[in-house]
Amino acid sequence: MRTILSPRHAAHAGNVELDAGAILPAYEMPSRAEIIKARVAEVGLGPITEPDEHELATARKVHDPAYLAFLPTVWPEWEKAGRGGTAMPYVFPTRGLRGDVPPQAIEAKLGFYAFDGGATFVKGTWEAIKSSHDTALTAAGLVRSGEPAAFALCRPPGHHAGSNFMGGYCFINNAAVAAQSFIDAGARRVSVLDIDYHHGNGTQQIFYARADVQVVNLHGDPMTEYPYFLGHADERGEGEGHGFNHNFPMPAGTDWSGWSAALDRACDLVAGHAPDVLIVSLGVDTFERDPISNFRLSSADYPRMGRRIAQLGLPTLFVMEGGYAVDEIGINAVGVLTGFEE
Ligand code: SP5
Ligand code: ZN
Repeated sequence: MRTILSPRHAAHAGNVELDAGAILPAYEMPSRAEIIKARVAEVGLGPITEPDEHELATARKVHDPAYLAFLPTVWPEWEKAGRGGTAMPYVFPTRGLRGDVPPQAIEAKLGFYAFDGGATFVKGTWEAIKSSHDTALTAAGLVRSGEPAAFALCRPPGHHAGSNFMGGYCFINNAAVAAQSFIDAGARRVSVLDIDYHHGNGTQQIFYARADVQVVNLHGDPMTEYPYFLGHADERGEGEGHGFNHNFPMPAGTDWSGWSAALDRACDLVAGHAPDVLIVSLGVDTFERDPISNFRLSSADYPRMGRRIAQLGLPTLFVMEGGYAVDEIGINAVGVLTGFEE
């Protein structure tokens, strides 16, 4: 299969994050995409090409246009306010505060459009966000034009970004924009299968009231795992979307036996939806040596999950999400893809 990757991802670099009271280099770093790219080349998965430029019109159907318009203004406004370093939200309109009045100060606007401090900006962040969006849409176009599968090597990732908020290293929800692009091109039904360690709260929120895009999530139990405030099993969708959202929270320590049982159930739900296309939100932070996660999958398990997904027999778009064990991220992410192609 073809891999789409933009060199512009690397402009999102050098930012920091808050981790247990310390300020550390962000776990979501440029080497992640470069190491996956090297592995794609090493195993001969297929050609690696750059994305075409795409308008934000599709993105405006899954994100609030005001939120999308805010993203490119962050760094210029941050600089104009005399600041440098990493632009990061720190105050949020939670219960008892006004969430309906966007403030003017950039340090406040950041929190207005965020649910955590994990989506941070440096000078090149918007350029990378846009290139990641373009990557997802370009790879979706390949699948639309008849390729059985394609790999959108997106960076930054997207699945924590909702209709009007960023968080968890995510800004534009690349998988959601791709899903909308398939619907706009005539797909009647799409499924998003999210196998990142963390619950894809943004994707769930975007499609929660919709029956055309089914969302199925496998993830660490939000009672103890990020993003904590969504991802429970009783979240089934609302209105027309009721029955089209499915969550499989699993305890810390889950290994292939428990995880693959959930994958089997998830795949049965996808098959039941009979989608025209499958989008896999591909995170490999389920790996046993991931520095911020607590599942116990081994490198040998990733080709297995690719084979199981391939059994669905669906046109499939893989969209890169998380995975922070950088040394093994290439072996694990590309392992899913080679397993799929066997
Ligand atoms: C796309 C994606 O995988 N986003 C994940 C965002 C996770 N943010 C929370 C990070 C918390 C890190 N603290 C773990 C302690 C180990 N040092
Ligand atoms: Zn993750």
